[in-house]
Amino acid sequence: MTMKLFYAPGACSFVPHVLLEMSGTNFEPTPVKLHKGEQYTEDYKLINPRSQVPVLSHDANVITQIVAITLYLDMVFPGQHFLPSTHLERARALSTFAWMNNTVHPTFTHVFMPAKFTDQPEAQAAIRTHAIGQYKTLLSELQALVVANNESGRTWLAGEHFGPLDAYALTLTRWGTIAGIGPQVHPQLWAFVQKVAAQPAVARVMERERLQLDMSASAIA
Ligand SMILES: N[C@@H](CCC(=O)N[C@@H](CS)C(=O)NCC(=O)O)C(=O)O
Repeated sequence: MTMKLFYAPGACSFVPHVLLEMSGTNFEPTPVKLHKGEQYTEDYKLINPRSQVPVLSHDANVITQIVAITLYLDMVFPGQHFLPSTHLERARALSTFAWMNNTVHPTFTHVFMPAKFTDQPEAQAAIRTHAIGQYKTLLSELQALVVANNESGRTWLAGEHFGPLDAYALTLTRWGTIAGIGPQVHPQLWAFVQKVAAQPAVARVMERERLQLDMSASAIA
Protein backbone atom coordinates (compact mmCIF):
# COMPACT_ATOMS: atom_id res chain seq x y z
CA MET A 1 0.00 0.00 0.00
CA THR A 2 1.37 3.40 -0.94
CA MET A 3 0.41 6.45 1.03
CA LYS A 4 1.26 9.95 -0.05
CA LEU A 5 0.61 13.05 2.01
CA PHE A 6 0.44 16.44 0.33
CA TYR A 7 1.40 18.95 3.01
CA ALA A 8 2.68 22.47 3.41
CA PRO A 9 5.27 23.30 6.09
CA GLY A 10 3.60 24.78 9.16
CA ALA A 11 0.08 24.35 7.78
CA CYS A 12 -2.76 22.30 9.27
CA SER A 13 -1.46 19.32 7.30
CA PHE A 14 0.96 18.95 10.23
CA VAL A 15 -1.79 16.94 12.00
CA PRO A 16 -1.99 14.00 9.54
CA HIS A 17 1.75 14.35 8.90
CA VAL A 18 2.41 13.58 12.58
CA LEU A 19 -0.09 10.72 12.65
CA LEU A 20 1.52 9.07 9.61
CA GLU A 21 4.96 9.48 11.14
CA MET A 22 3.69 7.96 14.41
CA SER A 23 2.20 5.00 12.58
CA GLY A 24 5.65 3.97 11.36
CA THR A 25 4.26 3.29 7.89
CA ASN A 26 6.30 3.99 4.81
CA PHE A 27 4.69 7.08 3.28
CA GLU A 28 5.70 9.75 0.82
CA PRO A 29 5.61 13.27 2.29
CA THR A 30 4.99 15.57 -0.67
CA PRO A 31 5.42 19.30 -0.04
CA VAL A 32 3.13 21.85 -1.71
CA LYS A 33 4.45 25.43 -1.76
CA LEU A 34 1.35 27.42 -0.78
CA HIS A 35 3.31 30.72 -0.75
CA LYS A 36 4.18 30.11 -4.41
CA GLY A 37 0.56 29.30 -5.29
CA GLU A 38 1.27 25.65 -6.20
CA GLN A 39 -2.17 24.73 -4.84
CA TYR A 40 -3.77 26.66 -7.72
CA THR A 41 -1.90 24.90 -10.52
CA GLU A 42 -3.91 22.67 -12.85
CA ASP A 43 -1.84 19.67 -11.79
CA TYR A 44 -2.65 20.17 -8.11
CA LYS A 45 -6.31 20.90 -8.82
CA LEU A 46 -6.53 17.45 -10.38
CA ILE A 47 -5.55 16.13 -6.92
CA ASN A 48 -7.68 18.56 -4.89
CA PRO A 49 -9.97 20.90 -6.83
CA ARG A 50 -10.38 22.94 -3.60
CA SER A 51 -6.69 23.90 -3.77
CA GLN A 52 -5.93 23.01 -0.17
CA VAL A 53 -3.67 20.76 1.86
CA PRO A 54 -3.76 18.23 3.39
CA VAL A 55 -4.51 15.51 0.89
CA LEU A 56 -3.92 11.86 1.63
CA SER A 57 -3.67 9.59 -1.35
CA HIS A 58 -3.75 5.88 -0.66
CA ASP A 59 -3.41 3.49 -3.58
CA ALA A 60 -4.56 6.37 -5.82
CA ASN A 61 -7.66 7.05 -3.69
CA VAL A 62 -7.77 10.66 -2.56
CA ILE A 63 -9.03 11.81 0.85
CA THR A 64 -9.27 15.46 1.86
CA GLN A 65 -10.20 17.22 5.14
CA ILE A 66 -8.19 16.64 8.30
CA VAL A 67 -11.08 15.09 10.19
CA ALA A 68 -11.81 12.57 7.42
CA ILE A 69 -8.12 11.75 6.94
CA THR A 70 -7.75 11.16 10.69
CA LEU A 71 -10.80 8.90 10.88
CA TYR A 72 -9.36 6.94 7.98
CA LEU A 73 -5.90 6.63 9.56
CA ASP A 74 -7.53 5.61 12.84
CA MET A 75 -9.18 2.69 11.04
CA VAL A 76 -6.10 1.74 8.99
CA PHE A 77 -3.83 1.79 12.06
CA PRO A 78 -6.11 0.67 14.93
CA GLY A 79 -3.13 -0.21 17.13
CA GLN A 80 -2.15 3.46 17.33
CA HIS A 81 -5.41 4.45 19.11
CA PHE A 82 -5.36 7.86 17.44
CA LEU A 83 -8.94 8.31 18.67
CA PRO A 84 -10.52 6.70 21.73
CA SER A 85 -12.64 3.62 21.06
CA THR A 86 -15.23 3.94 23.82
CA HIS A 87 -18.33 5.70 22.51
CA LEU A 88 -18.45 8.69 24.82
CA GLU A 89 -14.69 9.34 24.85
CA ARG A 90 -14.63 9.12 21.06
CA ALA A 91 -17.53 11.57 20.74
CA ARG A 92 -15.81 13.98 23.16
CA ALA A 93 -12.55 13.80 21.23
CA LEU A 94 -14.35 14.40 17.93
CA SER A 95 -16.21 17.33 19.46
CA THR A 96 -12.93 19.06 20.38
CA PHE A 97 -11.42 18.08 17.02
CA ALA A 98 -14.37 19.58 15.12
CA TRP A 99 -14.14 22.79 17.17
CA MET A 100 -10.44 23.11 16.40
CA ASN A 101 -11.10 22.52 12.70
CA ASN A 102 -14.27 24.57 12.21
CA THR A 103 -13.76 27.43 14.68
CA VAL A 104 -10.18 27.97 15.85
CA HIS A 105 -8.55 27.18 12.52
CA PRO A 106 -10.78 29.46 10.34
CA THR A 107 -10.33 32.29 12.85
CA PHE A 108 -6.61 32.12 12.19
CA THR A 109 -7.31 32.20 8.43
CA HIS A 110 -8.79 35.67 9.06
CA VAL A 111 -5.49 36.67 10.71
CA PHE A 112 -3.16 35.11 8.18
CA MET A 113 -5.08 35.59 4.96
CA PRO A 114 -7.55 38.49 5.43
CA ALA A 115 -7.44 39.00 1.65
CA LYS A 116 -9.63 35.93 1.39
CA PHE A 117 -12.47 37.94 2.95
CA THR A 118 -12.18 41.37 1.35
CA ASP A 119 -10.09 43.04 -1.33
CA GLN A 120 -10.11 46.36 0.58
CA PRO A 121 -6.73 46.90 2.34
CA GLU A 122 -8.24 48.89 5.25
CA ALA A 123 -10.90 46.28 5.81
CA GLN A 124 -8.23 43.57 5.68
CA ALA A 125 -6.31 45.31 8.48
CA ALA A 126 -9.51 45.59 10.53
CA ILE A 127 -10.36 41.93 9.97
CA ARG A 128 -6.86 40.89 11.08
CA THR A 129 -6.94 43.02 14.25
CA HIS A 130 -10.38 41.79 15.22
CA ALA A 131 -9.53 38.15 14.47
CA ILE A 132 -6.35 38.31 16.61
CA GLY A 133 -8.52 39.25 19.62
CA GLN A 134 -10.88 36.38 18.86
CA TYR A 135 -7.98 33.99 18.36
CA LYS A 136 -6.49 34.92 21.73
CA THR A 137 -9.80 34.10 23.40
CA LEU A 138 -9.96 30.76 21.59
CA LEU A 139 -6.42 29.89 22.70
CA SER A 140 -7.49 30.71 26.27
CA GLU A 141 -10.31 28.20 25.80
CA LEU A 142 -7.80 25.66 24.50
CA GLN A 143 -5.57 26.32 27.51
CA ALA A 144 -8.56 25.72 29.81
CA LEU A 145 -9.06 22.34 28.13
CA VAL A 146 -5.39 21.51 28.71
CA VAL A 147 -5.58 22.55 32.38
CA ALA A 148 -8.76 20.51 32.96
CA ASN A 149 -7.12 17.58 31.23
CA ASN A 150 -3.98 17.84 33.39
CA GLU A 151 -6.13 18.05 36.52
CA SER A 152 -7.94 14.86 35.59
CA GLY A 153 -4.60 13.07 35.26
CA ARG A 154 -4.82 12.52 31.50
CA THR A 155 -1.54 12.62 29.58
CA TRP A 156 -2.96 13.70 26.21
CA LEU A 157 -6.02 15.66 25.17
CA ALA A 158 -8.07 12.58 24.29
CA GLY A 159 -6.77 10.44 27.14
CA GLU A 160 -3.82 8.10 27.48
CA HIS A 161 -2.87 7.94 23.78
CA PHE A 162 -1.29 10.70 21.73
CA GLY A 163 -3.52 11.78 18.85
CA PRO A 164 -4.76 14.45 16.46
CA LEU A 165 -5.91 16.87 19.18
CA ASP A 166 -2.39 17.09 20.55
CA ALA A 167 -0.80 17.73 17.15
CA TYR A 168 -3.52 20.27 16.31
CA ALA A 169 -2.96 22.03 19.67
CA LEU A 170 0.69 22.49 18.70
CA THR A 171 -0.19 23.90 15.29
CA LEU A 172 -2.82 26.30 16.63
CA THR A 173 -0.56 27.52 19.43
CA ARG A 174 2.35 27.98 17.03
CA TRP A 175 0.07 29.99 14.74
CA GLY A 176 -0.75 32.14 17.77
CA THR A 177 2.90 33.13 18.04
CA ILE A 178 2.77 34.19 14.36
CA ALA A 179 -0.12 36.47 15.36
CA GLY A 180 1.98 37.95 18.21
CA ILE A 181 0.35 35.81 20.94
CA GLY A 182 3.58 34.67 22.56
CA PRO A 183 4.34 31.79 24.96
CA GLN A 184 3.89 34.03 28.01
CA VAL A 185 0.19 34.64 27.22
CA HIS A 186 -0.85 31.01 27.79
CA PRO A 187 1.91 29.37 29.89
CA GLN A 188 0.10 26.09 30.60
CA LEU A 189 -0.81 25.69 26.94
CA TRP A 190 2.78 26.46 26.01
CA ALA A 191 4.09 23.83 28.47
CA PHE A 192 1.73 21.30 26.91
CA VAL A 193 2.78 21.99 23.31
CA GLN A 194 6.42 21.72 24.34
CA LYS A 195 5.62 18.24 25.64
CA VAL A 196 3.95 17.50 22.27
CA ALA A 197 6.98 18.82 20.36
CA ALA A 198 9.28 16.56 22.39
CA GLN A 199 7.58 13.39 21.11
CA PRO A 200 10.10 11.76 18.73
CA ALA A 201 7.66 11.45 15.79
CA VAL A 202 6.56 15.09 16.24
CA ALA A 203 10.19 16.21 16.42
CA ARG A 204 10.94 14.37 13.17
CA VAL A 205 8.03 16.06 11.40
CA MET A 206 9.05 19.47 12.76
CA GLU A 207 12.51 18.83 11.41
CA ARG A 208 11.19 17.74 7.99
CA GLU A 209 8.93 20.82 7.84
CA ARG A 210 11.75 22.98 9.31
CA LEU A 211 9.43 24.36 11.97
CA GLN A 212 10.30 26.56 14.89
CA LEU A 213 7.74 26.43 17.70
CA ASP A 214 7.92 30.05 18.77
CA MET A 215 7.51 32.46 15.85
CA SER A 216 6.98 35.56 18.02
CA ALA A 217 10.20 37.15 16.82
CA SER A 218 8.78 37.41 13.30
CA ALA A 219 5.12 37.91 14.23
CA ILE A 220 2.90 39.53 11.59
CA ALA A 221 1.09 41.71 14.12
N1 LIG B 1 -11.12 22.18 6.48
C1 LIG B 1 -9.89 21.89 5.78
C2 LIG B 1 -8.99 23.09 5.92
C3 LIG B 1 -7.79 22.98 5.06
C4 LIG B 1 -7.03 24.31 5.00
O1 LIG B 1 -7.50 25.36 5.47
N2 LIG B 1 -5.83 24.26 4.42
C5 LIG B 1 -5.03 25.45 4.23
C6 LIG B 1 -3.69 25.33 4.96
S1 LIG B 1 -3.88 25.32 6.73
C7 LIG B 1 -4.72 25.60 2.76
O2 LIG B 1 -4.44 24.65 2.07
N3 LIG B 1 -4.74 26.86 2.27
C8 LIG B 1 -4.38 27.16 0.93
C9 LIG B 1 -5.12 28.34 0.41
O3 LIG B 1 -6.12 28.72 1.03
O4 LIG B 1 -4.72 28.90 -0.59
C10 LIG B 1 -9.27 20.62 6.34
O5 LIG B 1 -9.64 20.22 7.43
O6 LIG B 1 -8.45 19.97 5.67
